[in-house]
Formats: sequence, structure tokens, C-alpha cells
Amino acid sequence: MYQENYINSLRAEMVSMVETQLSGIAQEYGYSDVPLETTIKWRPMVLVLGNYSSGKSTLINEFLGADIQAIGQAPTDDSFTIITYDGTVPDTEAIRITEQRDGKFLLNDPEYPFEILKKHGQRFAAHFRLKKVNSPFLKNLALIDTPGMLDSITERDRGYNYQEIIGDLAHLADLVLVLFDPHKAGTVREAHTSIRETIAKRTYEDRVLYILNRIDECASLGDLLQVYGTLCWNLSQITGRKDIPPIHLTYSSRASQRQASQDNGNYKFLYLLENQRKQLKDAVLQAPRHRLDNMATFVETHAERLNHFLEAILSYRSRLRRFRFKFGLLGFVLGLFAGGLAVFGGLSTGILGGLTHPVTLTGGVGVVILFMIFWMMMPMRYIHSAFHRNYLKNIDQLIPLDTQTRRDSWQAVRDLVYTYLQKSKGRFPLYKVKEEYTKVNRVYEEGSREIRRALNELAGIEQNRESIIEDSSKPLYYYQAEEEPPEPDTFDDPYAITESTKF
Ligand SMILES: Nc1nc2c(ncn2[C@@H]2O[C@H](COP(=O)(O)OP(=O)(O)OP(=O)(O)O)[C@@H](O)[C@H]2O)c(=O)[nH]1
Ligand SMILES: [Mg+2]
Repeated sequence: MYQENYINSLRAEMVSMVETQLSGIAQEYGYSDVPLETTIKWRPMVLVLGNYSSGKSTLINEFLGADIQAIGQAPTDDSFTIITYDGTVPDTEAIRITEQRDGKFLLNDPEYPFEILKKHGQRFAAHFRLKKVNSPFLKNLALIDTPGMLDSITERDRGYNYQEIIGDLAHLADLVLVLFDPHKAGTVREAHTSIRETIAKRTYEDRVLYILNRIDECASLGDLLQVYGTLCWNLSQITGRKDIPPIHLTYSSRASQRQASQDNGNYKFLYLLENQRKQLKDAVLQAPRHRLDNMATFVETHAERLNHFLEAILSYRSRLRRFRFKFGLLGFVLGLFAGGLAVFGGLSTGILGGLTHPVTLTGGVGVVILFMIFWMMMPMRYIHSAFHRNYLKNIDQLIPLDTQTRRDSWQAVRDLVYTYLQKSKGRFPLYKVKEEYTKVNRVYEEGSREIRRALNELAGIEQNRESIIEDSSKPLYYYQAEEEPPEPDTFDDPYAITESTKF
């Protein structure tokens, strides 16, 4: 409970940091169209992807503890469904859908983070919906069920760009579950493209959980191992990694005709894998923890990018100031020279012969002033626009790009800096930008450090909790060091199913 509260308050703090320190600046300079915190404000999300009929909806129903999503053998559901918690209906009541919202509402309500999906058009909106359910499983997260991936259906048939939508949803989600089933462990083309092109590129690999579902349909342990091997091979091809990502094994006991406890056939292996099902559920319930990591990265990334944006436009201004000073000074020297020349010329040619010295001097100063006015109006303007053009052309010179991180972050704001300088012609209130820079820099330097420190503290709490659980689960004789553990009378078959080991 303490851990849950800690996570929730850390989340709230991070959202408020983004809201008060970064969001306004991001919108002002066109870095973000919507308030920056929109995508992190809502609850942690778990995206469920997979082949058609791989059991996505069945697994979701198992998590929720009720038949919320439609299931069926043929491609069943062609909608993207957000399933979220309804806290207004007590958990003690039967778990059910308490409210439904359609896509149009969802895409336009600023309470939800789905505004960025508006670009996918009307056809997508018609396939997008939200269900509120009073399942305790949803207390700290929301699930997203998706239409199955199919080889035979093209983007045109679907009427919307499936790959891009999956990419955007994966970007929003804190955890992505990718389901496979034994029949299609070879995976299909769309699965390949979606996973390789979108998830691997746009989210971190530790945010993806690969799941081999419906394992009860394997005829024996040997059969399961063969399927597992095929899937491993395919996954290593998809992810391009030499090490194979961990694969969770699961099945739905409700959908299955075979029971885990059935010990007469070849299905004993299901019983041995029972703990995997529990581990999967626990891993999904870790979504709020993933959200914290994602938020920390979010704050760091955006603070760094905004920092680079402001650093670049400030650097432009300080270069412009130096340039102006240099050419102003040159103009002044030339003006002095012109004034001196005028006085000297006048005196030597005798034109100013009758004039007194102070008047001659005033005339010289007048020439200097006139020259300076001319210098400012004509050559300086021309040189200034040449300076502006030159810096727009060589915009990468504005800030040092000595590390890969700086280069990556600069790539993300480079065009924005270009557009801003082009539009403003380098004229902006300097004190204001300096103030904003200090603010963003503080988040970038101190805010990020504090978030990481809080995350470490949280990891400490988690470790403590685990060791307490571990300690309490140790058998009693563990504490009686001098006493040997009792020898079992007979050899126990570890795979035997007894009353006490049944779940
Ligand atoms: N034996 C067995 N059958 C399952 C399991 N999970 C799902 N099924 C069955 O597989 C079929 C497809 O399940 P769904 O949950 O609809 O699959 P889906 O991935 O949501 O399918 P689409 O929404 O059409 O992409 C249903 O008939 C389920 O009863 C499982 O673990 N074991
Ligand atoms: Mg489904």
C-alpha cells in the first residue's frame, strides 16, 4: 500500500512538474500542439497486440474476471477498445461494463490522451471505443484491446493505417503485450512489420512482453518445446537481437478443454507452467511502475530538447550581438576616418579656412554621425540579413554537438529552431527567453536527478518488500541453523500433483 501511494504521489509530482515548468514553453514555441502533460496525465496503459484469435480478448477477460470483450474463433473484434476503471461502482457488485463511449467522444475529450489519434480519420474513429468496468484489476491501469493482425487484410481493406495506429498506441502505452498462439508461432507478415517497424523503434524493448498463449493446445511437452523453438527463432529475426527476449507462456483455463490438474495424459506440463500464468499477471500489474520510468524518461527527454531549443536561439542572439558590436565598431572607426578626412580635406583645401576650430570639430562629428546613420541603414542591414541567412543555412553551428545524446536531441528540435528564427528574424524578448531557459535548465539538471533519486528509493522499497516476503516464505528449519532439515522418508517426485500442491 505504501509502495502504491509512493508511486501515485511521484506520478502526480512529475505531471505537475511538466504542467508548470515545461508545458507552457513547449506550446509557446510550437514544440507541442497540445499541453505536454496530456500523454502522461492519464492512467498507465497496457496495449494488447497479436495475431487474430491468439486469445487477446480471452486473456483480458481473465484479467478482468468477467466476459467484457467478445471472443470467437474467426477474426472477431475489429475495434480498438480502451478498457478502464469505473470507481463509482463498488467492486463488490458484479463485474460489468458500466459505461461506454464512442471514438468521436474519446478523440475530442481533453481528459483522455487520445487527441493525437485524431489524425487517423473517421474510419478509425468508428473503430475506437472506451468501456468502463468496475474490475479491481483496473484500479491502477487501463487495457487496450486491438483488432487481430491478419495477413490477408491490407491497409486499404481496413480503411485506416493499422501500423501507424499501433505505433501511436505503443508510444502512449507503458507496457505492450504481444501474443502468439501455437498455430501461428511462425507469425504473420503484419505482426512482423508492426513489431519491427513500430514497437522496437518507438518504445523501449523492456516495455514489450512476448507471450505464447493457448499452450494448452500443444499435444505434449515435446510439441510445446517445438512451438517455443519456432517462436524464439522468429522473434530473434524480428527483433534483430542475438539474445532471445523472454517469452511468457500462458493459456486460459476457461477456454481450454484441458485442465492443468489433469494428470492422466500428456498435459501435466500445463501444471508445471502454472506459475508462469501468475507471473504474467504480476508483470502486467507492474504497469504503473513502468509508467514512472517512462515519465522520468519523458521529463528528461523533453526538458533536454526544450533546453537545446532555447540554448540555440540564445546562442543565435549572442552571436548576433557580437556581430553587431564588431560591425558597429567598424562603422564607427570608418565614420571617424570619414570625419577626420572631411576636416583634414576642408582645412588643407582652405574651404574651411575661415571657420573656428570648435565649428570645424562639430562639422567633423556631424560627418561621423551621418556616416553612422548611413552605415546602420544600408551596409549593416545587408550584412545582418547575410548573417541571418548564413546561420539558417548552417544552423548546426549554433550549439555544440559533441555527444550522440546532444546530436539526437538536436535532431528533434532542429527544424523547430529553423522555423522560429526564420519567422522571428531573431527578434524576441531576450530577458524572457533567458528566464525560460533557466527554468527549463533547472528541470533538466535538478528535476531529472531528483526523479531518478526517487525511483532509486522506490527500488529500495521494492527490494525490502521482496526480502521480507522471501524471509517469511522460508521454511521454519531455515532459522534453526544447528538442526539439519528432516530427511524425507521416501523420494518425492517433484512433478507429482498432490492435494497440497494443487492450485
Ligand atoms: N484452448 C484455448 N482456446 C483459447 C485460449 N484463449 C482463447 N481461446 C479461444 O480462441 C478463440 C479466439 O479467442 P479471442 O480471445 O477472441 O482471440 P482474439 O485474439 O481476441 O481474436 P481477435 O479479436 O479476432 O483478433 C476463442 O474461441 C477462444 O475461446 C486458450 O488459452 N486455450
Ligand atoms: Mg479480440
